Amino acid sequence: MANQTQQSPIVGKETSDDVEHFDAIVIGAGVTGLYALYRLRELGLSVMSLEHASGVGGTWFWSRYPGARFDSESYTYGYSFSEELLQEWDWKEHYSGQPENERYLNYVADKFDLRRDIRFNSHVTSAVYDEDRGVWTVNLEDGQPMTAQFFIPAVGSLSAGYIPDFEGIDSFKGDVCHTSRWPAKGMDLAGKRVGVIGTGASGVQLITEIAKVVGHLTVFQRTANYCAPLRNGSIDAETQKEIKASYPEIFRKCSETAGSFIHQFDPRSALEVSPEERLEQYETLWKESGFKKWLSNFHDVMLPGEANEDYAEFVRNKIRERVNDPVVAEMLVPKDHMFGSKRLPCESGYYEVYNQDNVLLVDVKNAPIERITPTGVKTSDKDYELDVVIFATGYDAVTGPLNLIHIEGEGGLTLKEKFAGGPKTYLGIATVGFPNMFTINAASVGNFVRSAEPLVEWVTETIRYVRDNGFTRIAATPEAEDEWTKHVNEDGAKILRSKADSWFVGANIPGKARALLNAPDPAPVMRAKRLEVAANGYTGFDLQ
Ligand code: N01
Repeated sequence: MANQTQQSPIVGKETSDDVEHFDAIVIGAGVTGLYALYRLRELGLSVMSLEHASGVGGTWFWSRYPGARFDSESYTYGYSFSEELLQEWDWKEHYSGQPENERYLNYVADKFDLRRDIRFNSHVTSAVYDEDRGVWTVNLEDGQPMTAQFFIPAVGSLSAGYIPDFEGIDSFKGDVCHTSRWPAKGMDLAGKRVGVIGTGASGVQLITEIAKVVGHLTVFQRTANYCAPLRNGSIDAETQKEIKASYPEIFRKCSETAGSFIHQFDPRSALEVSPEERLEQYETLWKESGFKKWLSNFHDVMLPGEANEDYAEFVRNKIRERVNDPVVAEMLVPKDHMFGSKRLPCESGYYEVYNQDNVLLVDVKNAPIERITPTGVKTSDKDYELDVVIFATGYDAVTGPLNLIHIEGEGGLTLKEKFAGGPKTYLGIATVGFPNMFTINAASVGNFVRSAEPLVEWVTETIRYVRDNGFTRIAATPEAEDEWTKHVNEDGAKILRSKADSWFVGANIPGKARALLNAPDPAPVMRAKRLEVAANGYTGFDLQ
C-alpha cells in the first residue's frame, strides 16, 4: 500500500501517495477522545482523531432525546486541566442538559483548536496491526487508510445502541427511533400515540419529558427500576462564583471517592444507629439533589445485605406515595434486584407521569413483546396501536463499541474473538496480542470525565515513556493479563454492581458472556495501581 514516504511539516507525520502516517490515531471525539487528542498533541505527537459523527461530543452529540442530562453535578463533570477553561465556562444548571453539554464540548474543541486534527464523518471499519512494521492500519468506510504507531479507540462505554431483535421492526409504518440516535431536527410527537420500550435511565428521562406533549403514551416495562428525584435547578450568580472559587476542592473531593462523584459515604453502618435515626437520615438525604441520597448514605447501603434492603424498602415506599393507582404503583416498585445494583436513574417527575389519563404502563415481563407489527407492538396478550415506537433499550456496553470495528491484532486474532468470553485485559487498558493499543473506553466508570482525565493522562505519559526511552512497542504480558482478569472476575462477582442483570455485566445483551466490564476497584485504587505500575518501569508490560 504505502510506497515512497516523505516527511510532512508536522513532526512525526509522514505521508505517502495513498497512506497518511501518524504517531497516534484516536477514534472518537467524545469526552475521552477529545482529551486524548489534546494531551497527545501537547507531547508533540502527530495525531489524527477520527469521528463518525459530524461534530464533537460523543454521547452528548448523539443522545439528543428530550430530557437527556447529567446525573453528576455539572461542575464536577467539566475538564479540570485548564484553569482558564474552568473560569470561562458558566454551567447554567446544577445538572446540565444535553444541548448545553454539547455546547460545552464544542467550546472546548474551539478553545484548544482541536478540530484541525479531527476528521468528522469518518466511519472506521477496521484497525489491523502489522507485526512487521509495528504499525496499526486504520481503514475507513469512505477514504484512504491511515497508519499509526499508537492506536487509541476512545469509542465510549455506552455508544453502541442496542435494539432487541424483535420480528417485524421493518414492517412498522410509523416512526422508529433509539434514544442514542435521536434525530438532530427532533421528532414530532405532539398529539401522537407513542410507545416507549425500556425504563432505564434513558427511558425515565425521556418518558418524563415526552409525556408533556404526546397524545397517548404506552410504556413497555420489563423491569421496574429504583429512581430518585434529581432536584435540578439553575445556578445563580453567587453560587457560580463559589463554584469557580472552589474547583480545586471540588476535584479533590471527587478524587477521593470510589466512583469519582463528589459525594462521600457516611462511614457509619445503617444498622448501628436506631431505626428513628436511620429514617431521619434517609429522609434528610432524600430532600437533597442528585446522587447524594445514594452516595452520601450509610456506607453499607451500597453493600449487598440487610442495610441495602432496608434502604430499598424506603425507596419503594417513596415510589408508592407518588402513584395514585395502587396497582400501577406496585408495577413500578422494583422487587427483583438490589438497590444500587443498577445505576440509579435520577428523575424530575417520572412517577407522576403514571397519574396522567393518557399514559399506560404495560408489563412486558409477564406478557413479553412478541413482535412489532405494521401498526404498533404486539405482546403475548394484546396489540397496541402506535404512531411512533421509541427504543430506550440501552447499549451493548464497553466491548460493544469495540466490536463494531474489526480490530485485528497479532496472528490475525480479532478483539471480538478474544473478548468473546468476556474482556481479558491488564488494568482494562491493554490486552495481549494488541500492542500499542489502549482501550481507554473500558477502564472508566462512575463520573466519566473525572475518571477519564487521569486515565488519559496515564496513557499519554506511557506513550511519552515508550518513545523517550527508545522503545517502539508496549504490550501487556500474559501473566499480568491473567492475574488482572482473574481479579476482575473473582472480586467483581462480589460487588453490588455485578448482582443485577444490567449492562455492567453484559447481561442486557442476549448471548453476551456475563462478566464485569469495568474494574471492580474504587477509582483511587485504580489510579494508585496505574501510577505504581509506571513508577516501577511498567510492571506487567513488555517493552521492546
Ligand atoms: O439503558 P438500560 P439506558 N424487552 O440498559 C429494557 C447511562 N445513562 O440507556 O431492565 C423489553 O439501563 C430494559 O429492561 P430490563 C447510565 O449509566 C446516563 O436507559 O433489562 N425491554 C431496560 O428497562 C445508564 O445506566 C444518563 O428488564 C427491554 C431498558 O430497556 C446507561 O446509560 C442517562 C428489552 C434499558 O435500560 C444505560 O441506560 C441515560 C426487551 N427485549 C443513560 N431489552 C444520565 O443521567 C431491553 N429492555 C447521565
